[in-house]
Amino acid sequence: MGLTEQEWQKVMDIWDKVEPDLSLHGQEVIIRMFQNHPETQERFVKFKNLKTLDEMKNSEEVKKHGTTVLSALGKILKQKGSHEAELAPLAQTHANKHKIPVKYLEFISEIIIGVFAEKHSAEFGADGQEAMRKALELFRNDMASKYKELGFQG
Ligand code: ZNH
Repeated sequence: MGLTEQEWQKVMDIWDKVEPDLSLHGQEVIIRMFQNHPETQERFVKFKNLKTLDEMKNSEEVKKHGTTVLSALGKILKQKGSHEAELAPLAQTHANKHKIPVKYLEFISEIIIGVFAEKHSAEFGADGQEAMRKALELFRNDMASKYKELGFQG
């Protein structure tokens, strides 16, 4: 389940490419999640009202939320698996407050990989994508264990 040092390095390499423009990547991830999995949009009181792709693209709030999500994820990934301190508060809000099933975390994981691959095709090849997939699996597994502890079915 863990990643090798080499795999973590690949994860960090792609993060270096993404980090200078988190809001652009984040916006794309959120919008694509809403488009591909409309049920995810229903979990957001503040985004439920956005109907068209243009409304989503023009929403500063969507951009802001995308940045929030990716900066939290970046902090977690940089821990290379020792992310207990960063993960616990996130699991808490996503279980108790936002009620986000693990399935939706799977959706967003694949979308993150897809968006990064599109924007950085030269640097983020099959091995990089595989490393990122493993890192996101580790994140989800640990979220799922916390959900269990908190009594959230997820
Ligand atoms: Zn989430 C919020 C992160 C996924 C839904 N988020 C949030 C925040 C953060 C995050 C940091 C802020 C703070 C708190 O906690 O609250 N997310 C995140 C991450 C991830 C996620 C990192 C992965 C990767 N989410 C998610 C999903 C969903 C969600 C998938 C659905 C579908 N979130 C959410 C909500 C919220 C949040 C609903 C709230 C918003 C507002 O503001 O209202």
